[in-house]
Amino acid sequence: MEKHFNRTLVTAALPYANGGVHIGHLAGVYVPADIYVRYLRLKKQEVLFVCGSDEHGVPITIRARKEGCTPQDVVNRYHSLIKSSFERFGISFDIYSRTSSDVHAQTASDFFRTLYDKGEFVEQESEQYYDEEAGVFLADRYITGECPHCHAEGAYGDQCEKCGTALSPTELINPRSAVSGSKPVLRKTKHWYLPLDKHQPWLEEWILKEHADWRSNVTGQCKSWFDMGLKPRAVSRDLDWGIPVPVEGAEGKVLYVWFDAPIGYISNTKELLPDSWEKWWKSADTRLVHFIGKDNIVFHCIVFPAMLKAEGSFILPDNVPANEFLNLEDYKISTSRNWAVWLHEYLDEFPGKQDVLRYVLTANAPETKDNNFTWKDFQARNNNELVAVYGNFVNRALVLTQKYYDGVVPACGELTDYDRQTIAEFTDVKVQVEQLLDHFRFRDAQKEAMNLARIGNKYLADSEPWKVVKTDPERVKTVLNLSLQLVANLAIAFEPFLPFSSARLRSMLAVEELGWDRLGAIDLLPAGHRLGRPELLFEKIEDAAVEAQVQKLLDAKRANEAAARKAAPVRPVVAFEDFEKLDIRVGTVLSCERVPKSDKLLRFEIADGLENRTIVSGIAKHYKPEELVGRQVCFVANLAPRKLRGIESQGMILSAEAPDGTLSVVQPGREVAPGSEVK
Ligand code: B3M
Ligand code: ZN
Repeated sequence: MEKHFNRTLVTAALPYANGGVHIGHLAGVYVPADIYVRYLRLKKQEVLFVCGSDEHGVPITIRARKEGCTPQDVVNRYHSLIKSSFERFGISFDIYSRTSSDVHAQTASDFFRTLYDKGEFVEQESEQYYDEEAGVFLADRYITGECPHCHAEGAYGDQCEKCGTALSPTELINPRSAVSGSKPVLRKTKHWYLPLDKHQPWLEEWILKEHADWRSNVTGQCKSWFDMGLKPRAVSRDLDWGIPVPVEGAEGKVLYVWFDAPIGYISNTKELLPDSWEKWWKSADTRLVHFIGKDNIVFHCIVFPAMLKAEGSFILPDNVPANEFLNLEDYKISTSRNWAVWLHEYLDEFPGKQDVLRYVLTANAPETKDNNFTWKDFQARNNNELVAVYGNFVNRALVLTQKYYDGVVPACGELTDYDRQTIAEFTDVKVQVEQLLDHFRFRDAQKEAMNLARIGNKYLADSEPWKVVKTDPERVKTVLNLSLQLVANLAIAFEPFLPFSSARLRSMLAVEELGWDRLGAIDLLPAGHRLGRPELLFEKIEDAAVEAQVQKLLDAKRANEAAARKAAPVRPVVAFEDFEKLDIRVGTVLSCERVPKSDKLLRFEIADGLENRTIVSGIAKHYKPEELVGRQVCFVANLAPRKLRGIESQGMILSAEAPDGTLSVVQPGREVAPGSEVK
């Protein structure tokens, strides 16, 4: 049976307050959630949009330790940054609060206590690594050591990144604390567990049967958790940052961050609506929708629902439209490697262009599979779609009306077949866009809106009012009237996606509000209505602007890698006589060409002051052959010859390797005679 809902509560994943927000977060969570909420508001539905910073967890404490400040200092800094960048970007939360608030501490603590009193937890003792020097229990990620499988150094307590094996900290050979570097010891500790195994039967029924309409990536992930069999999960930690476990004998223990964070949705609703929050969380006619990224699926589809069910008085989510990931220039976005586009930087560097980023992120939304953001595509979508289609159509319609009718909407005369056909093409757009938005298909919905602009652009181009005005001025009135109706339709259709542009467009049209229910109508602007001043809705983005962004990415990545990577350790000492055995010389490159079928090798003819020689060198990824001709290089002259790809290489050209792996040939500081010895 279809359920009947009277209101929708939309939540967006709470960002961790230990870094900024980047385009991956935006595309996966905040832009789609905002589109959805704006759409429901336009339809005059009762809706609430709740979010806030996630301010607990081990990474925040580690960061504070590194920076020599308190965890509260860290979260204060990032909370303000995140909150203000969301505001500037037009993410229209009804509340953006934080999990270090008093309301939240109280709410989460009460929630735990209710479950505890109802006997919904299992208490268990276990042995865990403890850092005696720092005086803290260690989270799995903060214990490193040798992998018991591949014997790589630096494996983490939960996983070896080298061979991918999942580990538990006690399996590590020679474990070390990442906090102090000391050797951790095992200590007994008690924790509370949510017995997910006990919840599995109803969860399976609820997700796989009752919510078979959820996105397949979501149900698929849940199914694989079920197949492995759910296990009890600890909901407390030994840590001094977080919400204290409200039970006697739990000193030094706090709620696990993934226990308190989703309760943040509840606390933030409570903070906003202290008197009526329960209607949003406890009435069966409220629909709860969680927008998240795919790495949060298990917490929102399994853990949090189990918590809510165990508590007993809350509704469960009706849908969890989780997205896949957005890559950046073909690589995974990474905060630690600084491979990201940060929202606060974008807002500073592209002022007034919020809608361009919103448009591009929705056009590339990772709804069903991972997707990719490139600056070239950003530029192309702006220039070829927003400027050339949407902006161009709007501008031509407005400017022509200004020119021929002094900015007053002309009356619509008799319709031609072509007019009727055009009208038919856009009057059912409302149904189409709604259907897509109702099913969280934001990418296709936005495409429909853009198609509307295409229809308008084509209509104007085909009707050629600038020519017809000389022969049939009455006809031009109809063409422009219809064009303007279409422009007004665009202001409505794009409102959830591009709110800043719709607001500007409405002011150019001199209308206050255009209701969503009017989408598809052809009498939005009455004849005789005076329009505002036409301006350009979008502007071209030049090559230099996007090239600078790509350069910035590369620079940041390099700097980061250089800082992260120390110089290689010095090799064992060699005797001077051994060094003297090496005959290093300077040569001049006579010719240089690629070795066929190899993307690494270059073949050199080198003038060496003797009979000249051929050397093959693996630097083809770092130089174009022609760049090197005529240059002087250093080479080992007495290395035993080796065959590479069938070519005998008589020596080795010396290169320096930068931290990012770039090779640069070593060159003498002044020009010297070929064959000169390097000593
Ligand atoms: N703080 C965000 C993340 O995993 C995490 C979400 C909490 S939602 C309750 O990036
Ligand atoms: Zn390994």
